[in-house]
Amino acid sequence: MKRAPFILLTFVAAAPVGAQSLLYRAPNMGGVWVPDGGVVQFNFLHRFYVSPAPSHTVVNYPSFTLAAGFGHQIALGGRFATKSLVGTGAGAETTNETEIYVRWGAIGAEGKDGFAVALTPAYNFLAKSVDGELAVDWTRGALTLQGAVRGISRALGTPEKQQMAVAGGVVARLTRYIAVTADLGSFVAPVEQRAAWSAAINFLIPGSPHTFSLQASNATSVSIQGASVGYAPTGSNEIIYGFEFTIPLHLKRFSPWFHGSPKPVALGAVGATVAAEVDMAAVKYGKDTVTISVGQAVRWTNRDPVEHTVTFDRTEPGSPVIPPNGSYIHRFDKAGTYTYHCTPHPFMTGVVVVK
Ligand SMILES: [Cu+2]
Repeated sequence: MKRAPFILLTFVAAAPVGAQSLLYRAPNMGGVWVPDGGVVQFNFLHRFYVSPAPSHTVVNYPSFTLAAGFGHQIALGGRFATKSLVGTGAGAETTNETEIYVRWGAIGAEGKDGFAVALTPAYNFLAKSVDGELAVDWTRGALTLQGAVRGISRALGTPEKQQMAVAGGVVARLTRYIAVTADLGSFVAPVEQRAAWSAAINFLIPGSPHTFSLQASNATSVSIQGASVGYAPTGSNEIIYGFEFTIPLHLKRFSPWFHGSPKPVALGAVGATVAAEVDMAAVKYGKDTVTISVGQAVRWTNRDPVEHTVTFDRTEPGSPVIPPNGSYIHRFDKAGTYTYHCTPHPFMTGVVVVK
């Protein structure tokens, strides 16, 4: 069985399902991802530094990113970080850093093969600085290369206020669920601050839109300024460890709160003789294999609050997106073994045997 090309295909197809994936982004890179309209992205990044013996004091650097998609490849987002390094500049009264940004996905999309380009103008309230980033991703199969050019109008803690920074990252996906990444970002002009770096191992949590990463870095926040400056708690090359969790919130998922259950929708060969029923629930097909006779049909019913598909692995056309409470009927006119999967959840698989 030609399994490998199929896995590769579903892998690529499974990537952009309206959720930013840490499998396509190095920890300190802003990336090119733009949430779909009606999707809110919440990223929780927590970094911490453990001071040397004997104190072993833990210093925490939590950082939140919240961004909402407005369609047309435009998102509005904000980042909030405490104990930000950006705040250690002269005259800074607080270390709480807030950055708001607009992102425009100009070309391509995160996770798609080829180039993707995004422009992110931002304002950093702590630095009182107009910042911006031009990010370019190049993806081919299991590899993503990332580059960014950053402009900063008022960099805190540097002699020259106006700064340019460059950053680069690499992501290698070892499997559909695990990737390793690293990045480096630095001001272009010679300044006292050291370059920011990070390295991470990233996981896609199976059966969910969530990704998780375990990181080592020397940067405390991932704003445009924060991701360009390395931190040195004791003046040496100290490492800050951390983790990040990405949580996409699809607003239409919450519509049952306001509108009750969605109305049933019947798709496909409505009227065909249904010989077998398969429920889709808990992100699984209820039966792995169903057996029917030539000319009979199978009905799939989506009992989940998320969309699924019935996508055949070979020549037979599959279903459109089946909404929650929707059903899909497909008639089989030829004997054979039909394997299928769900496009948004490629780990969902099933078989129809037609005799
Ligand atoms: Cu599915």
